[in-house]
Amino acid sequence: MIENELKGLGISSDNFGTSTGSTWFGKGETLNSYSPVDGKLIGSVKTSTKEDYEEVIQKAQKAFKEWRVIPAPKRGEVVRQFGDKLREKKADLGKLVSYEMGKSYQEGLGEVQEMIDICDFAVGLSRQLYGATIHSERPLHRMYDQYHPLGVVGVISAFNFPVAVWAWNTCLALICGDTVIWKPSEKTPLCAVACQHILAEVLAKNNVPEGVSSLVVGDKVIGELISHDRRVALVSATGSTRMGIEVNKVVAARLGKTILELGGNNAIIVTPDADLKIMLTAAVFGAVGTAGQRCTTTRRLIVHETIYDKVKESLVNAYQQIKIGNPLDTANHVGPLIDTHAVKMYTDALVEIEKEGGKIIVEGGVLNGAGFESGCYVKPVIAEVENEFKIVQKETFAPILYLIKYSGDVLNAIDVQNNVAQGLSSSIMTNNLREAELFLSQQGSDCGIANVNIGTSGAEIGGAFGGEKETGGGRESGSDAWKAYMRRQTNTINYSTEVPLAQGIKFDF
Ligand code: UN1
Repeated sequence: MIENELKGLGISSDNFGTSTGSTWFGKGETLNSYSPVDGKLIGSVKTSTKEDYEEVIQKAQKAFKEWRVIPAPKRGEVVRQFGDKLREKKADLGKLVSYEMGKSYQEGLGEVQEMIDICDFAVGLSRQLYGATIHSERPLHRMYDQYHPLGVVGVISAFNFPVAVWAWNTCLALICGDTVIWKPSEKTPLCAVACQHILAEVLAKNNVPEGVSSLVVGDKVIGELISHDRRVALVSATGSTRMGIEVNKVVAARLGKTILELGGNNAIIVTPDADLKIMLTAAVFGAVGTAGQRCTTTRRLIVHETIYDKVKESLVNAYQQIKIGNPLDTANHVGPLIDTHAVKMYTDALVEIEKEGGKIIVEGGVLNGAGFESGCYVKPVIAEVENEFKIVQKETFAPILYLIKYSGDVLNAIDVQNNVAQGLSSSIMTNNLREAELFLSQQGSDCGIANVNIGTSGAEIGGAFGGEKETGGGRESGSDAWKAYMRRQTNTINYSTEVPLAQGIKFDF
């Protein structure tokens, strides 16, 4: 199913695991990767031991000393070549993402496109890493701030975006002069191996030292090594809120830096002034795309009572047309969940919904029979609920959409939308200027991402990506997110023949 692509990506043998660039090693146990698409073994990867990790971190530290003095635009040129390589490998890598993770081929390609886009963004940025110049209060003094490379960056990524999230972090870190150690999800190790392999080739061609980009495959023990390690200046972690709290505790205890991109509980508000055609496409894609396994997946739809029945009817209709099946077949809309554990979380959530008094209006269920042998395919569900339900307050990584009714003013809907612990993405469907502006104002959405007339998922790389509250507060990708990957320095230079003190202080002796 995927042999040709693995060959095209240069990773058809089982010799991959830990990597500091061109060399591959790993004395840990073998990790098998099974596809949720058909349950078949795709390949095996060697995991990293503590000793492997030690070798990696030492190389990363050493490489940092060399990498940080290479001019940023030259580092950008290396990232530009990485982007070119990704363009060449887009189809192969997109298919591997689809097959190992289970998202549709279209979405697999989309993820690789995000990698290409962040490369382009980073190349431009490599000539724009600037700070401000400030007028000094002292005569003949100059004051400015500048950004320097930070050090070793640890990237801990999740299965749902097995390649793009690493690229967002890595491309920025590289142009900023940092070195990167990546611990990917154990559920998608081959995607990680493929990415590292592509980048390593580009790095080698440019005589970039070993250790600028490293891969450490392993379980949570590797994540803990990274978090505890004072030699890792910044830990950028994507995953569950539970994991993020742990990482945060450990890294904060050593006063290290973190970027945390954790759970979401994203809602779309649908007001009486909404364009219902736009709403439908945005909501359905937001809820069932990637089988509900995006951090930005639409989990709640908060609909005004006057249009509630109409919206409900159109959604139920649309859900009847959704095709579930092999994600590599472009006729299908929804592929499998990542594994049977995720299926159990989904079925448990359905029980919970009914227990709390919710009403399931589009029935769920696990599919079996021909084409569904992996046991990971589930039916997308719609349930009518109250926002206060415990299950609604939680992020279930599955295609379950909650319908919630609101009445009166849009501020009531905003209250409902904000009344969850997470704060990643949000959106409002309205053609009413007042409603849209209120939603975006300080009384509006409390999320890191707030959209008007588009859904909650599918953020572009040009914007800063991340969220508030239990989502963790970090920002990755576009805008000025790069600043988190650098250390900031304020410089004051005296070119007079006196030493005037600040704040007018006199100190004569
Ligand atoms: C994630 O789910 O962790 O906005 C990232 C989106 C994608 C990224 C999601 N660009 O849906």
